Amino acid sequence: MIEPTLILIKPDGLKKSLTGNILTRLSETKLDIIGAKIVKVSRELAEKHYAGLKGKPFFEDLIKYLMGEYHKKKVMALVYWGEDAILKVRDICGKTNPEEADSVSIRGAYGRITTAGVYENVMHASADAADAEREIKLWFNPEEIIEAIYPVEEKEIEIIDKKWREEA
Ligand code: DAT
Ligand code: MG
Repeated sequence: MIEPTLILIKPDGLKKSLTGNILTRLSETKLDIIGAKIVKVSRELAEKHYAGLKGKPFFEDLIKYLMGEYHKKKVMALVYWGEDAILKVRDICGKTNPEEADSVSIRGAYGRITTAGVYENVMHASADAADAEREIKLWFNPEEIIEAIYPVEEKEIEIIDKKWREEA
């Protein structure tokens, strides 16, 4: 099935200058990139992203990790799209625990567990189609993605938008 999936290069990946390496590994999947941006992650966004893990003993550390408290305060968010995208990306990403991940997977090659027990596993990849849809809608607006992956509706809302100031 042709489907989208959300990828995050987490703050440790950015701090360690692994962006290029990770994107190169992901290009092995031959999937299309249909959205990409750098995001400064708020607590609200981090908690929504990992809402399913609320109550776990590692939740607070996980939120701080995604917000960049331990590294750099930024994340690279990407939407990849193509045949069996979710499975292909999860495969090359490797297991959640970087010590259990296949050593040629991205997490196996670049991840670590800190002495405090934080899994610094350098990237996120959606686990299934429902997660992908929820996560993509959380991280991206429709106009930031160049394919029509989910239905959209036009809504009239009052917004104050920032534009570059025109110098005289
Ligand atoms: P995945 O990221 O492989 O989808 P997940 O959704 O179960 O795994 O967990 C989300 C993140 O939470 C994971 O990337 C790292 C962290 N995490 C999961 N289990 C953990 C544990 N036992 N100890 C510390 N962090 C953990
Ligand atoms: Mg998950």
